[in-house]
Amino acid sequence: MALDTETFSLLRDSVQRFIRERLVPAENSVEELDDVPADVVEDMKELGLFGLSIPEEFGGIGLSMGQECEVAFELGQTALAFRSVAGTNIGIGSQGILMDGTAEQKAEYLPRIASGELIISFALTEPNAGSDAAALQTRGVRDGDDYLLSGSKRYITNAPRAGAFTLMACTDGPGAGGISAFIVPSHLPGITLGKPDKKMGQRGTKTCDVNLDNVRVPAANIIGGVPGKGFKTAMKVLDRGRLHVSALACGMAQRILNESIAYAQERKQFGQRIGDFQLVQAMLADSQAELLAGWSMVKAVAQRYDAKPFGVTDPEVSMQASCTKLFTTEMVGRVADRGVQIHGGAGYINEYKVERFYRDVRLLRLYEGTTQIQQLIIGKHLMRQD
Ligand code: COS
Repeated sequence: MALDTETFSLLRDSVQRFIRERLVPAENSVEELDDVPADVVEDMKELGLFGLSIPEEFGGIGLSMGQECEVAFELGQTALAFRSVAGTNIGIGSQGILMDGTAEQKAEYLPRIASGELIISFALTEPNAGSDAAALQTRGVRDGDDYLLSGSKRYITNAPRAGAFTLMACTDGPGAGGISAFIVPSHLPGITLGKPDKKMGQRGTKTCDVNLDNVRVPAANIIGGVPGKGFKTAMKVLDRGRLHVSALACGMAQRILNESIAYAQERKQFGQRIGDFQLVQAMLADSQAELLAGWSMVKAVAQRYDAKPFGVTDPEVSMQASCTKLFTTEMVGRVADRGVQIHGGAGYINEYKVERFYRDVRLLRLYEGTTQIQQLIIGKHLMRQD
């Protein structure tokens, strides 16, 4: 699946223009309001951003992973809250249905996800199951043609906006093999949302707990219709998500570098531009070199991801997606740190963009698998080799 080169190039131009003309000017209000303005969300829908990764037959744009990463790189160059509104529809919320869903599930949900009419969240994490994703305590008990779901999900991105969740629960005993992935409409009786989380950064993104108390969900809502396959679905979705997050990290590194260069060209000390000092240039150079390395990784691994059959795991590619997430999200942390350093005291002041971006990028090293989880995946893979 991919868009032809010419149409993709037009799409990328429109996204770049949209970011420049609509999103960057709205960054301050997102920070102040802690929300993305409704008219901006409508414009994002019109541009097709919610359906980037969904095939055209279901109303999406049908980008390849490589193309999705190019768009994520662009979206990474503005406040990450904007991308977050569409992020779960593009990635972790929708992809399980696309990879493993039945024909009926795809037809019922994907067109509304692609248009942005339905926001879908990914509900895996729990109070006692974060990195150890197989240790879920949310239970699904069979009752006739339904399951009764009970438990709590934590830090669920877009939960306050969601019309449905891709939600993992234990149905067939403990451990990875007992987990099923359900499509759970958010209006069902027994679902309540926790208070909005107060986060370090990424103001404007919405996360909260999702509590389930004997929520009656038809067995037909199990993704693929077969219980016990949900852990693998979640892992496949995360493999893909990790590449998307890596592209975002590179986009954000590019923006921070641009802000840092602009400041180094304008700010004068000791009678000259601070960017004419070699110690400042060294910081800019390190950021540029690391950004190029990270972005080269994203492009290379996305190409390998596209070369394998869709929805089928290639452990080598999964391992490389983890390498890419590990490197790029740590990289953007260093770039943001240098960005603040180049700005001096101004970099610690909220009205300068680098102060916010410094806080915003901290999350990239945590969600969709911490740096340490990526190390474990890579290490385990290497030790399996003959
Ligand atoms: N694709 C498909 N299947 C996969 C897979 C992948 N990428 N990774 C693992 N699996 C399969 C394994 O092959 C295994 O299947 P079998 O039992 O048939 O052999 C099963 O899933 C269990 O795998 P494993 O034993 O490796 O699971 P662990 O419990 O050891 O956990 C990690 C593996 C640590 C990788 C997993 O728990 C993880 O990714 N944790 C982080 C979760 C995360 O990113 N959370 C963020 C929340 S979303 S923002």
